[in-house]
Amino acid sequence: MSEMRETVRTTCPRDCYDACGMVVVKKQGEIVRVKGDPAHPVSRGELCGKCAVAYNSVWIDPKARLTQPLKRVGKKGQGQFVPVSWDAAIAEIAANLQAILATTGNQSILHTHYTGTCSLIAGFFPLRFFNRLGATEVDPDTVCNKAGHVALQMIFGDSLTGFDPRTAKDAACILVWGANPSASAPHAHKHWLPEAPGKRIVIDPIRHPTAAAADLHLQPFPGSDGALAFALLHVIQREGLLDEAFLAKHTLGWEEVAPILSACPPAWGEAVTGVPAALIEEAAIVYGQGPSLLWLGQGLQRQPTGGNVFRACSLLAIATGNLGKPGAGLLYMNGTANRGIDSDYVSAPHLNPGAAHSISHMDLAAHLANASQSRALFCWNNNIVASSPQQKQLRQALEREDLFMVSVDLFATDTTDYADFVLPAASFLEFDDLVFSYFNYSISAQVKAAEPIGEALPNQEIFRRLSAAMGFTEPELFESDAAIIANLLQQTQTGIDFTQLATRGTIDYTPEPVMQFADYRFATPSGKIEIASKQFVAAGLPRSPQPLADARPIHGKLRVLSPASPWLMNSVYGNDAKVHHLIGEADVMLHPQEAQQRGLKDGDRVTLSNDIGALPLQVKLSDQVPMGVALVYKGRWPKCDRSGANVNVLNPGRKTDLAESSCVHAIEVDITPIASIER
Ligand SMILES: Nc1nc2c(c(=O)[nH]1)N[C@H]1C(S)=C(S)[C@@H](COP(=O)(O)OP(=O)(O)OC[C@H]3O[C@@H](n4cnc5c(=O)[nH]c(N)nc54)[C@H](O)[C@@H]3O)O[C@H]1N2
Ligand SMILES: Nc1nc2c(c(=O)[nH]1)N[C@H]1C(S)=C(S)[C@@H](COP(=O)(O)OP(=O)(O)OC[C@H]3O[C@@H](n4cnc5c(=O)[nH]c(N)nc54)[C@H](O)[C@@H]3O)O[C@H]1N2
Ligand code: SF4
Ligand SMILES: [Mo]
Repeated sequence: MSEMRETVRTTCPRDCYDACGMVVVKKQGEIVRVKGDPAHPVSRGELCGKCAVAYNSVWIDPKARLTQPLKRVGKKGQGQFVPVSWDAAIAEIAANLQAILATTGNQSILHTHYTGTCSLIAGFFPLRFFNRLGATEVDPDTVCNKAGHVALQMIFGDSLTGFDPRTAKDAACILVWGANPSASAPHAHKHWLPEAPGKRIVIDPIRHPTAAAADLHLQPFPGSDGALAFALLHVIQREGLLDEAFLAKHTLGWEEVAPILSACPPAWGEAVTGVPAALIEEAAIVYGQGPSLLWLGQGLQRQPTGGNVFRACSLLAIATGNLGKPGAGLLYMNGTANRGIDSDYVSAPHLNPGAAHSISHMDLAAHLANASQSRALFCWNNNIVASSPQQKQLRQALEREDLFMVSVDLFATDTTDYADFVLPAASFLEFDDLVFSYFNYSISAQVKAAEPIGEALPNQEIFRRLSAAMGFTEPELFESDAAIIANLLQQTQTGIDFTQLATRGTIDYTPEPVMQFADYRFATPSGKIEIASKQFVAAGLPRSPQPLADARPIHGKLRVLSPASPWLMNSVYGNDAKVHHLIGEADVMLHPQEAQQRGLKDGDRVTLSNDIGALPLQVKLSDQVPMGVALVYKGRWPKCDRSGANVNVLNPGRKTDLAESSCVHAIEVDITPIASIER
């Protein structure tokens, strides 16, 4: 007799470069195993460690998930709720919104969202509702990557068209600058990079596993990449590796950069960045000879001069003409538009009754503390208490009794604890959707493998119901998932329908690698690459990129880097018992010599502190970390740690030089031992 085993092929929609193909094994209708799809070119049968654990535990565990709409009964922040029906929750939320619309108006309703799930419908359809409402959007990219986006948009007219990773077969060099694939793109680290025939260069203050496996690892002091780029360009110019013809034909402003290069020899580079001059020479020549790929990481631009850093670093590709030919190119991220998708179709900005209004995540805590600016907050796909700056101030603001708050999540997070209503979201295993990798030029099906747990609903269905309760009538607000999927697949012009895509899992957008900027037409005002422009001046930057490096910390302070942990996905999985066990006690990684100089040893308890907060941590020695730096991974759940806080309690929310974005990798702290009596 058949034991009714079946498998469903689907795709991981986490905020991850890899977008792995997966197989869900079911027995008698129940999910029994979630694993990698052996046929998928990226995952090759293996999920990353964190997903292999959590998709087989908390994500499919009704006891760990939110299963019913909840209404607050306790004090804000205490997480005390009673279950209510969907109808009651939706009706009461709509009534509150109506009252606010009638008094303080739509812009006093804020919503924060990000990449809790990156599938297209669950990730973006709710924007139709908030656009219709005319709510204030907390600009999602400002907590992550906006400085880099805006810099590249100003230079190339586009920040979302990157090289096609398949072109690595033609590259003599791959330079990974300020990204950590070993954590943030584990399969690119495991397969793509090692299989590429070219030399691998990594530029990162941390000697993470991708850096350790590279042919060359340059370890600059954080925030000194602008200067390092100029030192590399000095060598490239000296060695005759500039592509003068390319510069003359396709760019504007090189003449403003060239005269600066003579002042930036490798010895100067070494003094300013800490990278040995010989290594600067070697890397410049390998890259300059090309063809070369340049991967600009998101960690790279979370620096006070992150906009300038991106301008300076992208000069490498521009000055050597490493664009528009096989094995050449630059990548920040690949957006859906380069697979034919009209993102405005999904988010429907035309529904906004007025002008779109947004604020930076760096201003969120202050904005929420001000009752005249904020009356309601919706938080969906986003765990702001764990991820946003000024953690303590944010918590205080969220305690406001007159702030009406709604959270939509799969789990009871530190953020949902403050909500008036918590709405349970269905997971990606529980509805159909589409996933577009932001690294590879692929298109993937997210396929429903089980019914939603309890009463959970996909984000999109929650906002359809809210639209109805608000009395909105625009058809865009009620479009079905099936219709949206069909429409999106049609936009890709691949000729595939969802049933076919679900069978195959993932398809390549084109059979051959896409050539980035093949036509050398750039969506800038001049149609050329704008190295220097008055757009930058209008944004408060110099006309051209500068050889800048941040001042190093003084008075014994350390610079905190808090990048992606290999075991967490932002804060996702922080509540999984096995993951929690694997990541162990909250720690700060220090270079052994740094620790020794401060009289600290492995396992000591210390407090990191600055003007904004303090965080107790355990010292862990690691020679991955350079002198002067403290490595504290992002993404732990505050309430799962004794301190009730994570690294963002130390984050003052300082803004980058461009686009009001996060420069979280510039936090400075004092480190003090916790006397044994206080332990
Ligand atoms: N110190 C420090 N802080 C950082 C960073 C850093 O480098 N250092 N990095 C920043 C960056 S790059 C980013 S992108 C942000 C990320 O910050 P967040 O967007 O807050 O990321 P997550 O912690 O993953 O939170 C996503 C939430 O969405 C939920 N979720 C998952 N799937 C769904 C779904 O289908 N529906 C709904 N409604 N919810 C879902 C998850 O359970 C989780 O609670 O953090 C930033 N914070
Ligand atoms: N496992 C896992 N994967 C993730 C995430 C996660 O939390 N966990 N988060 C996802 C998200 S939201 C994002 S945005 C991406 C981010 O993924 P990445 O683009 O890889 O960015 P980060 O991990 O923030 O930081 C990458 C590297 O930047 C380095 N860095 C910091 N400051 C500097 C500097 O001044 N100069 C240079 N050269 N390097 C610097 C850090 O040391 C770190 O190794 O990863 C995604 N993937
Ligand atoms: S998080 Fe990334 S590496 Fe892990 S399974 Fe999902 S797509 Fe793959
Ligand atoms: Mo991010």
